[in-house]
Amino acid sequence: MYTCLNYIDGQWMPAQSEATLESRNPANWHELVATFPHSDSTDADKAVQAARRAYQKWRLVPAPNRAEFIYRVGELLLQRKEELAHLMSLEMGKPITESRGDVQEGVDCAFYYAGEGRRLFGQTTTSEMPNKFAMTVRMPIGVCALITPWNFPVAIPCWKALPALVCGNTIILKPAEDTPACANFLIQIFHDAGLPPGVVNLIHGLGEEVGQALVEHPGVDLVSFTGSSQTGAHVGEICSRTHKRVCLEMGGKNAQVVMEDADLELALEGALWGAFGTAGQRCTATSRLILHRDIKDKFTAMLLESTGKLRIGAGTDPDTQIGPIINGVQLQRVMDYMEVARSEGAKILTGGERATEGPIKKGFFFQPTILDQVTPDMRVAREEIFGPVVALIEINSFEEAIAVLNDTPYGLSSSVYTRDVNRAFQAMRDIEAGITYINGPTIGAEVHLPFGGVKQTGNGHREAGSAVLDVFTEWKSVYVDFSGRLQRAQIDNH
Ligand code: UN1
Repeated sequence: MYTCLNYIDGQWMPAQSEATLESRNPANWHELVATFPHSDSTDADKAVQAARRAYQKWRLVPAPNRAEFIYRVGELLLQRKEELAHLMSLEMGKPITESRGDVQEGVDCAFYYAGEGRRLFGQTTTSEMPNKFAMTVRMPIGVCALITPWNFPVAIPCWKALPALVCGNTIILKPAEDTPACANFLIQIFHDAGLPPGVVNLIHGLGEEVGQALVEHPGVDLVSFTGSSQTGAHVGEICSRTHKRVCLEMGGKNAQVVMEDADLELALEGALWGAFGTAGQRCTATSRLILHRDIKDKFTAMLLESTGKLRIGAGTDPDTQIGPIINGVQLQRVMDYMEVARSEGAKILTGGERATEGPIKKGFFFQPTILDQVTPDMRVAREEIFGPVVALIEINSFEEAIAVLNDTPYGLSSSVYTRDVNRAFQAMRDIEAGITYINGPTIGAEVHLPFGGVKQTGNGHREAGSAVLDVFTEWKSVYVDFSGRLQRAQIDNH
């Protein structure tokens, strides 16, 4: 059992109220994984003050030196990968191989952004005046509040924290209440990497209390949030009222198209991994399969057969392919969608119920579920379910496939299986999404490419890659006049 604490100004401490909350194993709710501080606005304020003080020094540390800390975070994550992955499977439930992948994504991020310490490129350009020099430089923003979800308890905090830090910002991490122990472990690594006090802070607690307090706080300059569209809208509203920079990563309703000319075996593997990996609890999960009518029956039969063989179990069991749903509330939500599916006329081909047999009866498991006869107007074709549920939609042409794929309020990830290069390039052009895969599943983003979506998935920003530097820095334009006289732009040169 872990005892999580807040981490403020380089010190581990309980909430000022000393109240605590519990984190339980979703595969066995009798098992307590951790207790964590039930922080309130007083704790949030303390963290903001510490981060503000630290910012004044950290912003002046040369970026290559800041990067050395980031590099050490990567090394420590690698050294402790197995221990952290095990804790993640216990606390969050995903299969151990996926937990290792989650930690590895943090490592990849660390090494990528450590390298950024020796780039952080700006531009030099010409001036319209003689004897005048012009350039742009990236400036840090200040104190960043990072509000992160439970589905990638290491990768997503790393996506946000590491670029924020290398750019010269200080941070306060508010992790999801379902995965506090993973966050504690990660912040211990930041501590061990020797980051100066106040540069990195951790505040545990409930989103509606301490998350809200951080987003409202006048001492916070930027909020980076990943989570539901509903909470994202709320965060965005507060940030616009308080003039904070805000980066929102929200829902998806990602589709995989399988055309009649596709390699069906390959498309099947992609569909299984995309729809049921992480029990469908990824914002990039495949929640719609758009199938050409010529292969629909054959592909559906193949999918049904393979789905029936998937092994459900605790993430810590190396044989498990589908772990639990994160908690009882989320499980209920997935179950409610089964009612919605039935009432709209969709047919449940397999699954559709809780999985309760054998050793998993004390966990929040749901059977991998295939919904057939889904039409694009149904709620199950439009709303994010966040569980191991995939909807089958039949189409008659490639043009219809793209139109159906685009027909949702979201635009995160997308995939097309075809052997036709012309169709592949048309898909890359016409799909409305931040990410498009050709002959690969909708999941599997790599850290050096931008991550994010169009339409209601985001608010125009991207995480990861070099694109996230535009979230965590502001451009400054600098003019140096070495003519020794006043030169009036737009006037003296005309
Ligand atoms: C998420 O779904 O919240 O592409 C993040 C992927 C992972 C990241 C997913 N690398 O599925």
